[in-house]
Amino acid sequence: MKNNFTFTMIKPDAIEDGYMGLIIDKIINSGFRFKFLKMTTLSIDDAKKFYQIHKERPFFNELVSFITRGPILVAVIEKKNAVNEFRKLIGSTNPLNADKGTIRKLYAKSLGENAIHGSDSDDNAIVESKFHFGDSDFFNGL
Ligand code: 3AN
Repeated sequence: MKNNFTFTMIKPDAIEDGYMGLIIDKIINSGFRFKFLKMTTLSIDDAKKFYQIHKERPFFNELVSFITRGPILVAVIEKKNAVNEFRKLIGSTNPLNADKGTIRKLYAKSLGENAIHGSDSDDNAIVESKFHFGDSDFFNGL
């Protein structure tokens, strides 16, 4: 484990449904500390860049249009073994398969509208964090 931080994004569905505060509360109560936090709205171009890894997938256009339809909350959060610990806290990509008590089980509607994102590796945590907060000294040398 290279770094004890990960990147997260509370998605438009969860914000529209009024779950933002509850999700932040759950993240903090699970032992994560917020290092960077901001509310933003992605442009279509930024969304395509952020999700470029999925550009060949059949759901790419749906994903871009969903993630740009309203405000999102983006954050870098810290905890020991953050990437893996956070993936456990958010649960499976499809909320139907997510374990009881996970954020996606509690607050997500579907595979497409699944409330929250968490980086899937240390390398992606760095790339995704820099995408949103890269002007900070914290990321120098990462
Ligand atoms: P995760 O976010 O759990 O790492 P990925 O990386 O497989 O999942 O997918 C990225 C995002 O793409 C998911 N969070 C979800 O919103 C969306 N997505 C994945 N599979 C589908 C699908 N079959 N249909 C629509 N959206 C999908």
